[in-house]
Amino acid sequence: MSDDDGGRLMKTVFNGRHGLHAATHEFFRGRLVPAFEIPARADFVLNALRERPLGELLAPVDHGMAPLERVHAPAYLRFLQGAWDEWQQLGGEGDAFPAVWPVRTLRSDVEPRSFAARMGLYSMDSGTPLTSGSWEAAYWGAQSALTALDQVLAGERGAYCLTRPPGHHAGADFFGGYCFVNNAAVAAQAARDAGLARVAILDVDYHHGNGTQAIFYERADVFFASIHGDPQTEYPFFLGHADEQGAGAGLGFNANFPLPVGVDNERWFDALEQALGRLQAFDPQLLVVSLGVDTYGGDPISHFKLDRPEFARLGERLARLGWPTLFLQEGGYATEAIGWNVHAVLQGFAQAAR
Ligand code: Q9C
Ligand code: ZN
Repeated sequence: MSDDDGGRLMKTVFNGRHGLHAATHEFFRGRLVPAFEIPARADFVLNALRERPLGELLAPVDHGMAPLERVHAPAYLRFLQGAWDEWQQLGGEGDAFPAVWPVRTLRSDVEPRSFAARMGLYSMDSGTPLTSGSWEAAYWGAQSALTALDQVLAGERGAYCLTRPPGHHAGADFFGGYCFVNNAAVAAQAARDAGLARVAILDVDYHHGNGTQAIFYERADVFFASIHGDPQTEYPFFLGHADEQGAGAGLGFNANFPLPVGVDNERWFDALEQALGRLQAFDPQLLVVSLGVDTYGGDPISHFKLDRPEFARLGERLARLGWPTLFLQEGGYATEAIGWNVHAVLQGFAQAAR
């Protein structure tokens, strides 16, 4: 073991059931294209962590449904749990996609009996295939996040949850953006329930974490900050603007840093400093990082230009804050590069934290 491995202080909780969510295709510009959010993503990260270990690899411990129900509507979770069987009973072939949504003027307060209608009621886009194992993979992903949180609550300086599907687009009662269960929200709420007074979430995925923002938008105990592609042109399009600052008791506890497509890396790090300044003023007892590495220059669906050295710099910078830190895997679709990109962040953190 080399001396620059970070001292083995970054444990990873690995969701071994992630591969049960395996979409073959997704809709893109009117046709089905090979899915971007695929099992190989996690395999590449696991391989990097096995080749140059940063700490122990742990299996998730089952915390049950209660922590998920703290942020998601029970009816939504029940729907997800049974969706594949319903789809099969309808004779659905291949993965399930929604096709109709209760947009403005339509009612979303009545849950229809139709499965097609409930697919729309509980989703935000048609880009998120629901497959036979989606629920099981997502459930164990949340359990993995909770298990990684346990490590940090027990005194670890940092921990990493390696899971997929990702979570930050999932709202209290809808899936979308490849996400079903919002792991960051589940973990942040569990940390609050464990007695931490103030939890910060920093979302560095290329896409705005609309689900996480919405879940905590009216709360002053969980600060959400996000750096992402400008929703004027980038998914999720309908949230993530700079003027979204929280509401009610949560006013002042939400901060968005939308950046234009192709932005240079120094501007990305300027935005990071601004976001961290806000979080420092908040003085959190835990930092949850929604770690998407689709900010990578080679990402096939995103348009920032971070590379290996920038990912290491991000990890180092976060370590210098001195806060207990929980990293949760979100996006990153340059499949063969994702392993070492994530490794760079975690190793940067581990080296600077020790
Ligand atoms: N075919 C996350 O990174 N659609 N979600 C893109 C490309 C949605 C990304 C279209 C992208 C969602 C967690
Ligand atoms: Zn993303």
